[in-house]
Amino acid sequence: DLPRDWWKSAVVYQIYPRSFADSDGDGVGDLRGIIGRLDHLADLGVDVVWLSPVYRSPQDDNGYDISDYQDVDPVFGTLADLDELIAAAHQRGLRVVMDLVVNHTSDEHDWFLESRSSTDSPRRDWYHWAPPRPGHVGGQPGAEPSNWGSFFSGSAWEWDEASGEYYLHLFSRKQPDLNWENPQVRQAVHAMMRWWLDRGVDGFRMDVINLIDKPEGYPDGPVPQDGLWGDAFSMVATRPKVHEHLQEMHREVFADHPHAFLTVGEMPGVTVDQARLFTDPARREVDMVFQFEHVDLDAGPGGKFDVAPLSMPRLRENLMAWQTGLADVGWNSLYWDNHDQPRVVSRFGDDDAVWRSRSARTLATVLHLMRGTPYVYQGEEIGMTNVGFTSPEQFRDIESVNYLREQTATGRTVEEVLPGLSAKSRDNARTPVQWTAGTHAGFTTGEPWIAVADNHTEINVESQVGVEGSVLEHYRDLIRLRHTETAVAHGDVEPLATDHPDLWAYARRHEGTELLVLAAFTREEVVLPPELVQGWADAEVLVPTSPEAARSVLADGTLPGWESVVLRRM
Ligand code: TEU
Repeated sequence: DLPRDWWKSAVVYQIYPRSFADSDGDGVGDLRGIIGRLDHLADLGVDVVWLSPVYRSPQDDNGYDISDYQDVDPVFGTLADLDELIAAAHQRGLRVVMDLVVNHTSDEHDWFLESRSSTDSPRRDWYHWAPPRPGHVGGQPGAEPSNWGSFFSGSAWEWDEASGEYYLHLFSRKQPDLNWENPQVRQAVHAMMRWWLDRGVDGFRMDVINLIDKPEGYPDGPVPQDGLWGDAFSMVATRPKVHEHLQEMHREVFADHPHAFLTVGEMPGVTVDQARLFTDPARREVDMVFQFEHVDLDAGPGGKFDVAPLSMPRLRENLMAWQTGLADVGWNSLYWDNHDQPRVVSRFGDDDAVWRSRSARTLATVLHLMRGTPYVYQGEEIGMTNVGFTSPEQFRDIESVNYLREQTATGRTVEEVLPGLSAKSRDNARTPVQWTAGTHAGFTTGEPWIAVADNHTEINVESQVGVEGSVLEHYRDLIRLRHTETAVAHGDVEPLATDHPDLWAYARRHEGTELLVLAAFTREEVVLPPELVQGWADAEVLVPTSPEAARSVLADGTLPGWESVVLRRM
């Protein structure tokens, strides 16, 4: 039915079910809450819904620690609810992509319970087990098999007294890493994926899939300045066998499924050159990847919570490099927000009450006119901002809670740690979607698992539906433009004004159509370089962020602060 690369003109909407919509008043979002809000997605015009995990899980990492891949956790509902959601989505022309978390399972998964039961368990080598470092006593500091640190603070090795070995967990100690060298592990994953495709699912987002190939013997990693642990990431990221495993997965799972599907690999640290290999259709690995270079630019030497200043030109240079780097082979995914990132309006825009709507809409224009598949994260379409956390009790995310504990245990004060956490905590993206200005923003009739942001009284869906100039209507216009103007999905890309400090400009060209994207990343009016807009006097103005911007860009050669337009000429 659809062309194999239908996803090139598609827009994906990411739902973090825990915070999207709660139907039963327990304060946690659920599947029936999503079913009740599918019209919001259909009206927005998106093509695909990506669900963050809803599988059975102890919820140590909010569902990214899975104890049963083929069941739904009761907090979200039942398998029958999920079947109903898939059917209801398909009725609206929406495809459903599930989150595939197979770098690790929960420590409560049956596979791990068997694996840890004894050193000669048939599932022992389904995970990464290793003896204490020679000359050390297991469980004592320094006895870990290698100096690797976990993404969630502490060592990446957990001592198991009963079986006398350590097991590896790049993330929390309740997320033991699967051993992808073991063909039985790979076969079990493939079978589970086929089971979901047979259930009507249309693809997968693959969690940290570039970390699944671990180096033999787990050699120590470099210890960063002031670091407590070795950098495990540099030792495990994007090793050669990742390509092999993805090609095998493609043969075993996707090759015989006639209906079109979408695969996106989440690959922290992946480079443009590596992404060209992963997304080259001829290699049959994945359709696209989530890269992290642009969301790592504002991290200082101390890591993500050591916030470094970032200029727009550096952000522009990076994303334009990804545009040109994948222009002739492969495909980009395009995102600002997701459940792991702070809200883009506060991070790369201007969340002052006067400017936040304009900057949200201009950020959307700059991203959605690029070549690639755009991802809209829940709440991004109304311009939700960071929360403005002020106290430790407000945090729920294991990454933030562990970081605060580790940093204050090594001598820093809460006051020193809070600003970085407040700016970058993943909880900024996990407060409930703001549907209305009312109690708990219409998310739940109960007590929400995490507080609703105070500004839900000004920023909410209800106050933006149908309102000209709202963030929501702008996203709807951008998505409609991608569906109606083929140059957006298929045109080439030319970065322009690459030395301008405040103007983000680029051109798109396709079969005689030319688009010129012009965006001001400053509160000041931007005077457009005359050579840039020469010859565009008779152009059409598309998706302007205001009538004034539409007028001034052609009549005065200027763009008001934080405004953007797209010009089109044939
Ligand atoms: O994220 C992987 C990942 O790279 C992020 O954890 C990121 O490194 C971290 O937030 C620090 O910035 C995936 C999921 O998206 C995330 O929610 C999970 O916590 C993680 O994997 C483990 O499954």
